Amino acid sequence: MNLFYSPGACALASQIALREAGLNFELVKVDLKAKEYSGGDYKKINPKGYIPALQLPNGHLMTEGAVILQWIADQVPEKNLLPKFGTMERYKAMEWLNFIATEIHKGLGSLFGGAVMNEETKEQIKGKVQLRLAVLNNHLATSPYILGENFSVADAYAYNVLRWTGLVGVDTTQHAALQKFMTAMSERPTVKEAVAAEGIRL
Ligand SMILES: N[C@@H](CCC(=O)N[C@@H](CS)C(=O)NCC(=O)O)C(=O)O
Repeated sequence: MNLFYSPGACALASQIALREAGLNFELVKVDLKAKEYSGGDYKKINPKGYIPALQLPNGHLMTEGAVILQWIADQVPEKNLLPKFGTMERYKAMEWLNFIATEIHKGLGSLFGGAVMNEETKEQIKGKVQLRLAVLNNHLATSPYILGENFSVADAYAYNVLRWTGLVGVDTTQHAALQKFMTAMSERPTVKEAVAAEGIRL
């Protein structure tokens, strides 16, 4: 199984999930600017041109981080990386995954260097992201992980995108629960391994 990634970007969550699941995989680095990987044109693998993408053992290419995370969790139900499909708890988990993907991931992602926008627009986006971070912070003040007492793949996704806040000038010092969560996540062996495998720093 191949996980297409770029150092520090949003395939980190999938990688953490694969490690938590104990599944075998290879990391394949993608140059997101050139849309190339060691085998040539990345768009021939994934026409969307972005990561994460997970090439399954049967050759099927799975894209969209929030879906990849669910697929990984569903391979190892005994590890409880997500509630069982069809339960109300699962819908709650999907709500969080979607919230992280569409509100936090895309909000923070739009602030990265390549984006051309004036300061006013940037501040507006930061203001909106702060509102979303406050929601997650208030939630995490009530339980150590997003789904309660135990780790789930939603935590891997949140950890992945919250790592970017400092890089794009979004202050999280007022979000004590988020800070505590990030520290706890960075101490997980799978997170340390995933970060090291991407050649980035904790
Ligand atoms: N809808 C995708 C978005 C993934 C995404 O934003 N990937 C970024 C890295 S974090 C990327 O590859 N950007 C390069 C590009 O858009 O061309 C998902 O949720 O997985």
